[in-house]
Amino acid sequence: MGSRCNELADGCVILLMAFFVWVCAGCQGGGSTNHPDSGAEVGATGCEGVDAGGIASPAFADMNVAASGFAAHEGRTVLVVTRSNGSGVLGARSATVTGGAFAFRFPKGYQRSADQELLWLIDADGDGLCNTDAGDHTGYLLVNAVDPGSDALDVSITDNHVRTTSRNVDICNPAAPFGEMMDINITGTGFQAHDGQRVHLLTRTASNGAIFGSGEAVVTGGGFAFHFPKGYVRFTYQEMLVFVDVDGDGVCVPGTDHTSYSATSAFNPVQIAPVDEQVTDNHTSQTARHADVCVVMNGCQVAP
Ligand SMILES: [Ca+2]
Ligand SMILES: [Ca+2]
Repeated sequence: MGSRCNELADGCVILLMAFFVWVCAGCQGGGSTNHPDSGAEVGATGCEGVDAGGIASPAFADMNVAASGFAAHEGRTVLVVTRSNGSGVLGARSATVTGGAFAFRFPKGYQRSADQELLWLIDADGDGLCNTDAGDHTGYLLVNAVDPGSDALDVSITDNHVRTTSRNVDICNPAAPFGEMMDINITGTGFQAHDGQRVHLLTRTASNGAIFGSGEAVVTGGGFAFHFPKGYVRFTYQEMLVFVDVDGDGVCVPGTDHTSYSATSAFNPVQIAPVDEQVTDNHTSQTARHADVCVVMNGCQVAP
């Protein structure tokens, strides 16, 4: 796949902010596109082996993140991004500080036996950029390479206010998207045959299937539109999976509901502005790596 920027290299800067939408497995109803903390993490359990590819020798393990010592930021939203040098961003989501703490899981969010970074941002002024002069707060942890075996990797973080990576790269640069996460607009066109029906969409990385945005909408005038704050990892071919719920049962039924699949173009955005992408009613039922679109849409995070 293409030109992913090495985020640790000089000149490939890193910043961020954000809101996340974790995939809402089997979510029925609710039409919003972005819910920070929309809890419903999809359990990988039960999905293993449902699709060919990589499962027999999993390259990725779940990562549990437990944060403490954040009392100074009570009630604030924290964007956490994790990435490896080899696979890029492997997870990103927001959490709300409650009782000085928060915790969540990155499904398949740790690249086994690799050094991996965790970086986080409290975007005090809400502009989506990292600027400590504006009161933003960052933190950083390098997870040293380990193989957790069949277990998840448990990682604890504290409000350490670190703002440079282990390679001394400033993670807080107001001129760059934090953690490489940019906003994305995804517009559907050519869906006239489905006017009035409900469409479900998610966008994810092919590396480990991490979902960076998901939502539902009603097809109107042959189209629909989603906006996912911090839902795109710049420079990457990012997958976009769609199904139109033709039978209206809230889940993707192969052969009945209409699926689509495409990927972003991995261009190099030169300015910090939402990336615009389109999806069409192309009736594709598998991803480029042969994951079944319905299987993924129904909540199974399938590793490539
Ligand atoms: Ca900011
Ligand atoms: Ca259906």
